[in-house]
Amino acid sequence: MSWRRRVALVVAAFVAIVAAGWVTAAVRTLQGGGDGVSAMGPGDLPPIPDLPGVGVVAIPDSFAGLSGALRFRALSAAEALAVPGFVRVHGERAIRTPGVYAERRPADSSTFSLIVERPFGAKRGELLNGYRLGRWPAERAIMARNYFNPAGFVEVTPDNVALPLSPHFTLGDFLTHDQRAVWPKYVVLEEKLIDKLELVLADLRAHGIPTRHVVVLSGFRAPYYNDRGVGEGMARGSRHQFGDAADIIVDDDDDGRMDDLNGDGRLDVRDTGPIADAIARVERAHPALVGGLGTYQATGPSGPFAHVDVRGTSARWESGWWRGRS
Ligand SMILES: [Ca+2]
Ligand SMILES: [Ca+2]
Ligand SMILES: [Zn+2]
Repeated sequence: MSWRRRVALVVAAFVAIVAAGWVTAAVRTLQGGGDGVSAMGPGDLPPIPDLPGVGVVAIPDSFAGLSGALRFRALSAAEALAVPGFVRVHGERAIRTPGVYAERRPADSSTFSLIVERPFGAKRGELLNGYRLGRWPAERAIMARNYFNPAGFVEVTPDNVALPLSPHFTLGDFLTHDQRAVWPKYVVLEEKLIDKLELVLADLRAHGIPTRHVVVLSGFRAPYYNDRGVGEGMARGSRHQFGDAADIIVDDDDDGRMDDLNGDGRLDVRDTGPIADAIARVERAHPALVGGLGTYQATGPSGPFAHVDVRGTSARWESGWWRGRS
């Protein structure tokens, strides 16, 4: 056989194969009602499931915290993957899509928010999506274990800023008080802090002190914001940068100032006493929530206040305006 003849045969065979493919595809299109979707051949991959599926996400009881009052959990991608049913219901892409995933708990049909965080590594220099955070202590120096960088950030938008985290607190309560016009904002949230605060409030109630309304004067403080306050007494290693500290007042009469918690008819630092007593009882009952307590004289119109944190070791201090804040 001449090489010309061989080439002609190969070309003819190729054309025949392509033509057969066209005919087959055309027939499938006709069979499929002309919508152009053909049946899967053996070489095709199955479609990747991506649309939300059926079923429910099983929220473990432990997510409600020791107080039983938590209505949220902030999750890294790996943690979201480990929540039973999360990927089945929301799709695999959800573990990498920061946002709030509202779940219904069958027990009492309450809403529970699973919040997928934006990872710490998404921060570029001081900024995350145009929102200024700064640099954490461990980005600048070698730090002890509980001063490691946070794992991630909760992304706060106008749509979720009012999200309830527990009966007394919303997402917006813990934002750094700055960059009001910048959205989204970011916050580091530590479940243990809110768990402890709810236990302290329950303890106060059990001791006859009404705690319907509590104000967070300062929750999360971005490091750059905290650094600016260091000269004014904010601690450089402040727990506020790690989302596990809050400065609070109990303001049940809604006048914007700390209430007369000890009932002596005066408003002064001694009104933080009942909070200190409640914290002592809560820490004794729940050693996992041990941390710092600072009591402060009035530095502004909101009056005396208490700093509460869950740093993991006990710390106690008293300060007036001349000593500064932590
Ligand atoms: Ca008040
Ligand atoms: Ca008093
Ligand atoms: Zn503080």
